[in-house]
Amino acid sequence: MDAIASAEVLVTCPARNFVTLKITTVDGVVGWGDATLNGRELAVASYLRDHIAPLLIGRDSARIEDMWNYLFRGVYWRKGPITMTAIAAVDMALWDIKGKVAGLPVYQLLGGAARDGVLVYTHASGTDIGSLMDDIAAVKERGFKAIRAQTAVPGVEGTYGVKHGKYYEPASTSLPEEQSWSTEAYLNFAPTYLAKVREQFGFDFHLLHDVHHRLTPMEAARFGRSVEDVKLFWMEDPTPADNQESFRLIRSHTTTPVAVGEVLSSIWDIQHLVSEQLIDYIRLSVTHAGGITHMKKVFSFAELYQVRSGSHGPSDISPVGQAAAIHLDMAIPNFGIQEYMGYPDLVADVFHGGPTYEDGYLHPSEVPGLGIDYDEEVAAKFEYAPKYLPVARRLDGSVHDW
Ligand code: EZ4
Ligand code: CO
Repeated sequence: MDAIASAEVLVTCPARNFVTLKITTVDGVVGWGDATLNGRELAVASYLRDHIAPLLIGRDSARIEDMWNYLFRGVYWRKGPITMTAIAAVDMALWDIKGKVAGLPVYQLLGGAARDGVLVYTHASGTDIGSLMDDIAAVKERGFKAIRAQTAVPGVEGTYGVKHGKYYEPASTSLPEEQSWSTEAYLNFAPTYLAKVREQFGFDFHLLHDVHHRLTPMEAARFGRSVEDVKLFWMEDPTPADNQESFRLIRSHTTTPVAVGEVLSSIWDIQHLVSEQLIDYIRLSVTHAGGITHMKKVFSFAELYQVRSGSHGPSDISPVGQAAAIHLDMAIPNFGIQEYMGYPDLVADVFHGGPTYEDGYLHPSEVPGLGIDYDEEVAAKFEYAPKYLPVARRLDGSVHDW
């Protein structure tokens, strides 16, 4: 047995914060796991450092399923994003180690390639319709076959999803920024600009849109129906999924496909959404939902109901988490699409290797394990900086879902 010798938590901020778990075995094999939870980074870092690392020492690094159950059932307290992100980091690091020991990239351990590449979508946005069109043209130029479109809503300051510069980075202030929200303004404007995108660019690419939890079920039903001619690949998070039953109402009114799950963290959070076929795509991520071990089960469960994967892949999931996602995407039969935002340039100074992008697809690294190297020396130069996600308020000053 190759026991775990050490587990270290590394926090860095190459333009944005990342938390990374480094597990080293007695034989000297190193595994990396992503533990980044945007805006709550240090809670996961402490959970790993103070409550998980001491339990890992001396345990068999090869027993991944046993470790998952030991950490999940052993905590007694159930689920939640902090716990599930911490468990995910351990899980990813152990898969990385298993791949390195086997001399195989992780997707080979998961059953091998079920496709030639991983279809990805990236983001286009604008402060108005004109700049959205320019951005879509630029994104198409880079070969993307699937594009998410978001535009600032006139009169709604700080609309979700509008880039400032090259990347959309919502966690950008040291205290939460307060943004405004008007459902009426959004519902009047969004269907119009999405229709204009199709008028200008046609239908030969996938068009996606993120509602970001802002509507009630009936408003979401109206929105979905109003964009049916636009033929969205999906409308994302049309309403909060705290009550899974909400989606039945949306479903009964529109054929616009629905994607849900980026803020959820376990198979039980999507159980009814999937088994009652209330959604089309699951957006849970490897990083925030218990790692590869748990996500493999989520997608197998979804396969029974013809629900496909559509994993969250923002720049607040580190290249380690993104690499793990691509290995899983490669191997599952019911893959749908993968989000791929990319990273600020500095990130590549810390995280080396990983999937390669070509013509709208990502391809996993063929290096054994997850295929990412973390440069500890460079990472140490970038100190953690508190950054919070914004809070949304309606025009009357009351808090809305951000
Ligand atoms: O707001 O990851 O679909 N992508 C998203 C993201 C989330 C951020 C939050 O940290 O909704 O932009
Ligand atoms: Co989203």
